[in-house]
Amino acid sequence: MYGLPRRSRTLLMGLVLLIIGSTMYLKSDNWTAPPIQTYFPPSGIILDPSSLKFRAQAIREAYSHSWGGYMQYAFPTDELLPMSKRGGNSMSGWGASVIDGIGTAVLMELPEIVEEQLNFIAKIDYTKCEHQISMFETTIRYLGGMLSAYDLLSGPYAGMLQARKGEKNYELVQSLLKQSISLADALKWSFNTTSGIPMPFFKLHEKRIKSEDINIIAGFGTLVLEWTRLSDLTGDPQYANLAQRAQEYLLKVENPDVGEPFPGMLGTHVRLNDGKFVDSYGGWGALGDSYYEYLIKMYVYDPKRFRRYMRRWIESAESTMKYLASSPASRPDLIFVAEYSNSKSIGLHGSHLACFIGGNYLLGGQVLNEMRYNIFGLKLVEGCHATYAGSASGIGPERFGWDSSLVPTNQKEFYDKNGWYYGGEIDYRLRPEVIEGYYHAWVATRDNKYREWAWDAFVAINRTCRTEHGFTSISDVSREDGGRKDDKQESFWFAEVLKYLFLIFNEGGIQAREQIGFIPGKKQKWVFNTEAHPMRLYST
Ligand SMILES: *[C@@H]1O[C@H](CO)[C@@H](O)[C@H](O)[C@H]1NC(C)=O
Ligand SMILES: *[C@@H]1O[C@H](CO)[C@@H](O)[C@H](O)[C@H]1NC(C)=O
Ligand SMILES: CC(=O)N[C@H]1CO[C@H](CO)[C@@H](O)[C@@H]1O
Repeated sequence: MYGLPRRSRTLLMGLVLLIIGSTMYLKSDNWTAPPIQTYFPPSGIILDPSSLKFRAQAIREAYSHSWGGYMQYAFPTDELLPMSKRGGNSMSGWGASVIDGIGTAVLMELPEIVEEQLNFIAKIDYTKCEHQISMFETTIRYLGGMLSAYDLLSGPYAGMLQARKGEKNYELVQSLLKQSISLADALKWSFNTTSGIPMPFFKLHEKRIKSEDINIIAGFGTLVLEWTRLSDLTGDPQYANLAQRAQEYLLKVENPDVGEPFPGMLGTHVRLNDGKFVDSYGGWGALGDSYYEYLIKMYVYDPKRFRRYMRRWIESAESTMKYLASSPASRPDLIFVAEYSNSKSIGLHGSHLACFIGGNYLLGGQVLNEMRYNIFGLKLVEGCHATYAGSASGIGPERFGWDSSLVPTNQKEFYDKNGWYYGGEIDYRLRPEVIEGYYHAWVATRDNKYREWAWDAFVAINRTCRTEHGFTSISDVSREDGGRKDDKQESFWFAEVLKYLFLIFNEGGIQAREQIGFIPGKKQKWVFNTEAHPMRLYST
């Protein structure tokens, strides 16, 4: 995204000498304004070009391996079930892995695979679906995946695929935009509730509006980037208008006494009939997460139109540092972000999903030139790294806790050493958030330490999740071997994990020239949607 301005980076390096070894800035358990001296010393780790090349190639190989398994046993279903060697349809059955996977194949410059994927996408019939549709998942995976591939292949990658006007793949790339319109047209009636907040789930052939239902804030607060991009590309404002109108209920809460327990930090469920919140619990984890993420990303996408979104993000970011930041008693050097039941009741537990926050703060910190956010973001990335570093498998769990009064007796020693304990779900579902954090940390600091962390994660995943025909979720990260191999290769493995890893190690190619990823001192031209699909910024 954006690099730290050169001057502040030099300043930071200079101030390293002043580093205080303690965590004085943590009053009690909470995060207060940190002095800049608390920044981290650069690790000084050097990676030579050949090892970077080797690593990028290993990630590419992982993609080919996963794609091969999918094509052999699961195409054209949504995802490969690599243990039972068949396909599953958990994402409406339009072939989610193809659409989620195409952008990464483009960045990896694998033209044969991309052509195969495009040929398939051009023929999807989005007007028909036997399965239940999730508005959120369909938007971030399908709409986001197609719009991003369109941006990439009609722009910097047009040459790679012979997709310029008059060339053989021109029409194929144009069909990405046509298919995006077709999909949005098939979904848009779901916004027709009393409030204008779309239904979370529906069936296409029923077309039944149920305004008595509820949606979650991530469910309708994570549509605005994709639907706005579609309007900007087509010149037809209806899509942007629908998504932005729904978003208004989150920018200004109708019943803040319930829906906004901390300034900018919201409850979870909202009624479709009047847009009011029905509960006060929430946080940056599941059900809320990407709503907060998109507030700053919309500002990156177009600072002119989305200044209010940025202000709203600042409210959330400030409240989080003030009320939710928390350090384990056994490891005061770590910081995690708590969840809440309401403004009075905070739970010291977190999730793999919420580990994207560090990266989101780093993006905000760089865009807004606010060093506090950069520092806080790096601390959060470090905290999530501790969940990987402490696990025997080398991969962090789905959920964890750090409340010293709730440590399970058999984990006392573990908690004292690592600062967290396994809290419930201990599986790994090929999720990207921790690696996404490493990506942003590397972008912001250029410190190879974060690349080493990313490589450690990849080696651990490759060791525990790899199967004969692809990669799979695993049942128990607390065991060195990762436990049982659960039978699912999620489509976001292609879209997110492999993409962030590749971007961390790949230094050359079109991707670097086009600044998808990071070029020191240059402004970015792209922003990632929450499924890691890069979208071209409005002004570029
Ligand atoms: C929305 O619902 C109203 C009635 O409640 C109906 O008249 C209108 O045609 C619907 N619009 C769409 C796009 O389905
Ligand atoms: C990934 O796993 C495969 C199969 O076990 C192995 O051949 C390869 O060397 C591994 N790659 C890395 C980088 O560990
Ligand atoms: C999230 C968290 O750790 N909050 C704590 C902030 O500090 C006060 C006062 O020490 C505690 O009561 C909170 O639990």
